[in-house]
Amino acid sequence: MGLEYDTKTDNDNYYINKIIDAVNTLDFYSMKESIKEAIDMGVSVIDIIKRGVIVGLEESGEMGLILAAEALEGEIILNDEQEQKRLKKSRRYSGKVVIGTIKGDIHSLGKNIASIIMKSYGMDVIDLGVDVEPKEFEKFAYLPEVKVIGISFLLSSVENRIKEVMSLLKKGELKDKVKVILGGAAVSPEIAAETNADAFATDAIQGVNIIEKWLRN
Ligand code: B12
Repeated sequence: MGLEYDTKTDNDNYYINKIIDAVNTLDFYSMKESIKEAIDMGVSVIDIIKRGVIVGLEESGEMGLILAAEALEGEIILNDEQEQKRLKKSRRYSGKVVIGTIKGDIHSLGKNIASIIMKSYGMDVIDLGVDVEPKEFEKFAYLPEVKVIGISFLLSSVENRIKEVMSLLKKGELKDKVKVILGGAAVSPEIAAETNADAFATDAIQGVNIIEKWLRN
């Protein structure tokens, strides 16, 4: 049969290496261009993030993280509609995930990346944005299709708001219907325990892996 190789993988590797180089060298313009190019060439969002951006970040540290988050946000959210059409065919889960940054906190980058990764895994995500009132999370928890609430927070000062969400869910007898996962830079095992959340994740991939198990049950 002669030499066989996977053309799609070779092709993807070419675009992914370009992303790694751009993130390594902290070149914001190249990050945007290479991410856009990879999307246009059909590389999956999850590969762009997992095999490209995250590998590049090993070299470039915190500054790279901030620039890459901005670049991803711009390029991937712009392409979201197209991506969603592609993903509709491959939805694998029943039940929706609601995600938002809790009231008092306006950090959006990590929440947006988490939401993009969830969508790229084929999950149905309702993104409530930032500075979301506890009552708003509760309102969405009543929707029959909602099974997971993801709360993002980067400020430690908002812990009480998370407790508020949890007590509203308890009062509404929604605790068995929806599971709550915490994410964002301020997350810790202590806060997860104090707030009584079902789980916490220190990065988006870890979070998606947990949610995947919940949506399969
Ligand atoms: C960028 C940034 C900002 C930007 C935000 C821009 C934006 N649109 O988001 C701006 C300048 C607006 C900002 C403002 C402030 N910031 Co700020 N900010 C940061 C910084 C430098 C990076 C955050 C970031 O975007 N990281 C990149 C993303 C990709 O990482 P991430 O959020 O952790 O997300 C990942 C995971 O956590 C996960 N994830 C995130 N959410 C979720 C949700 C779920 C459900 C799951 C599963 C996973 C998940 O997925 C992502 C990918 O893995 C951090 C420092 C740091 N190292 O974290 C400070 C930081 C968070 N900020 C801080 C502070 C204090 C502030 C201000 C109060 C400053 C001020 N005095 O005005 C204000 C707050 C305003 C407000 N009310 O919210 C402190 C918080 C300290 C604390 N623990 O309370 C930090 C830690 C800086 C510091 N060392 O002091 N900030």
